[in-house]
Amino acid sequence: MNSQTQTAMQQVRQWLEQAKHVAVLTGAGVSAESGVPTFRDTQKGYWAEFDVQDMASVSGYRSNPARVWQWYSERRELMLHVQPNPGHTALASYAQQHPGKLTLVTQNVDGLHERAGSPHVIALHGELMGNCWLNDACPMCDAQAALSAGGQPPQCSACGNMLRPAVVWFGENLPAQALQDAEAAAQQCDLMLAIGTTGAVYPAAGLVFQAHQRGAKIVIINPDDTELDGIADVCLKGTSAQILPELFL
Ligand code: BV8
Repeated sequence: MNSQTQTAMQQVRQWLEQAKHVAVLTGAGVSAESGVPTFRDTQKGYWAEFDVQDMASVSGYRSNPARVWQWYSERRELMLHVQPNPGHTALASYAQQHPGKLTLVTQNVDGLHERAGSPHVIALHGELMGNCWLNDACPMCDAQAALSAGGQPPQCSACGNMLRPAVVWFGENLPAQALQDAEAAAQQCDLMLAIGTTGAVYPAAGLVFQAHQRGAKIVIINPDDTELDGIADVCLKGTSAQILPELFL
């Protein structure tokens, strides 16, 4: 870590010490060092291979359910073989040692913050391992195990309803309570850390602007530039698994 980052890190440690309430927004980058591809990573990212609107939207699912179901099945399979990384663990330990001081809001659906022991994770975009019905359920939908055939998503044998991943797709509203809790944290915090996110997806990215407008210090932790850098007080250029254990010493 170069001296410039070290100096900036010292400043952020001071803000962390002085803060009454810290809000954290994480994105796919915090899971990268666990081996989970990010959306934007050009080499292996999902967004590089597919049009995300075709993969993470109701219209995309309806037009090609097998392909989208396969995409989520592969992501779920990967989750069985990865672990939280030191970045997840550092966040969880700090929250445990400072009850009520840190609110963790994540865009991620991989459940790694929860597995690392972070209490009260606010998951804005749902969770990868769960399913729900694509259409309103008929009386038979839940009565029997939905059947799947040939890579197609499981379907209700009575009405043909399909299961879908219990995540928030583009064009879908976020869970109201999660968004409300996240906005409250953004508006009350005196320090906001935006970690491992491009800051391109809303309303999640808007939380950082809300914190900024309320006068919170804004710290970006990312090896690359992001769409939030313009409102940052400090940008710590590095990976979350390197920076966070150092930051939360
Ligand atoms: C909604 C779940 C109301 C599914 C996801 C306002 C302005 C503009 C657009 C909109 C707006 N309001 C709404 C929209 C539309 C849309 C949107 O934001 N579009 C974008 C593309 C412009 N938003 C929505 O549709 C949202 N719904 O607003 O409802 C509504 C209703 C009807 C009509 C309109 C509005 C719903 C959005 C949620 C979509 N679901 N995920 C799934 O996972 O399959 S989004 C998904 O993509 C993620 O959850 C995440 O949010 C996003 C990816 O972003 P990042 O997490 O930032 O990850 P990314 O890969 O992009 O970048 C990785 C970063 O990590 C990089 O910066 C990289 O440098 C860094 N990094 C890499 N390695 C490391 C690292 N950092 C640290 N350490 C490392 N080792």
